[in-house]
Amino acid sequence: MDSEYTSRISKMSMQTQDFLEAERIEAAMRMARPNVSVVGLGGAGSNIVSWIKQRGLTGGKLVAANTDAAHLAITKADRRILMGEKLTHGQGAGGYPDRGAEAAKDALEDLVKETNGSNILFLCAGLGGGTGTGASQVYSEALQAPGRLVVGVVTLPFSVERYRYENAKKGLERMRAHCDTVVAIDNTKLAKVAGDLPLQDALGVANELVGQFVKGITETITTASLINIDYADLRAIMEKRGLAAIGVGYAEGEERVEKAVRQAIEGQLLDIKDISKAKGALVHVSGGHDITLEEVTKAGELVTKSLPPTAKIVWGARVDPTMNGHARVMVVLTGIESTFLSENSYKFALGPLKMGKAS
Ligand SMILES: Nc1nc2c(ncn2[C@@H]2O[C@H](COP(=O)(O)OP(=O)(O)OP(=O)(O)O)[C@@H](O)[C@H]2O)c(=O)[nH]1
Ligand SMILES: [Mg+2]
Repeated sequence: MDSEYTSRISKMSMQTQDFLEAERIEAAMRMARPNVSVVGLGGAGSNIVSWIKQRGLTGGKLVAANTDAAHLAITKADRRILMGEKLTHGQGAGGYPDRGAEAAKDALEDLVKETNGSNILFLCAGLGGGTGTGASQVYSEALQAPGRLVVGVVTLPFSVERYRYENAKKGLERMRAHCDTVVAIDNTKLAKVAGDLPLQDALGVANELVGQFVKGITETITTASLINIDYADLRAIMEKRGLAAIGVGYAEGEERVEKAVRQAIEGQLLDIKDISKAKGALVHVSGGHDITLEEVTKAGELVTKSLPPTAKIVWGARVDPTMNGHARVMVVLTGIESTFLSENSYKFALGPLKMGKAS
């Protein structure tokens, strides 16, 4: 009788242990599961969020915050927030980052609530205006949380907007100080790569590029891929890395991956002082069902060769059924220095943009 009792007790205790272990695993899994919030700030940020919303985002929440009520009304997002209504009366920050910052402080509580529980936060804005520039500075600091990776994704003004350079420069410097990584895209370089487009079309290209970047990273870590990039990989590349540049390559036919990698490295969309000093790289390849692991590995090797041996490199790949015969490669270089931030060194060598209406 005694021994039966002991054995029942010991069985119960094992079941309890099992139960507690299962709870522990479940809790760890919840913590490790990437939870992404994408916040678009100001006009450009909201347009980027609309671009992503229209294409759908698996595994992330889309929030748009603006001081401009009319623009917010046409923005597509999971949640829209009008910032600083008493201050700006829903009419925008008029190009003044201080006003944008004040409006952002007013809406901080809402933003904290909307991003609660996310361990990856993307802050998207076009730097140079009032709302996006001011709000991204405030939120990159105020929305930090333990275990959260804060990544800024910003565009820098076109050369025709020289009067906005000072705002953008200050904004970028402050964001760099607070974000883990700020991915900066120089609109002038982007427009050049896209083939000298009229301003309106160039803005569309910029939205698409930033949108694809955010959507690509989110989906690569939240859904199963050919080669996964997980949350820890992303942290290793982006945690406290300062400034980052991005390049995209697209090719088909023989050696498509090599060609696309070269394009992506050589066509970085921000002037980098010295590429050999990059501290990390994230390489992401997408291609049709015909893409092979060998090709993807080659892409990683090619990037490894271009960077110092100390640089940390992670790569991932995803099959996109619409891309048979093609390869698209995105290379993000982190921990870089840019000439954009060194005083008076930014050259307007790329020439002015053609101004015109979108076709
Ligand atoms: N990617 C992208 N960039 C844009 C777009 N519209 C403007 N920009 C760029 O972003 C900068 C800031 O513009 P907006 O986002 O309209 O400004 P804002 O943050 O709303 O600021 P205020 O209107 O002054 O309150 C501009 O100088 C452009 O370089 C857009 O639709 N997409
Ligand atoms: Mg605006």
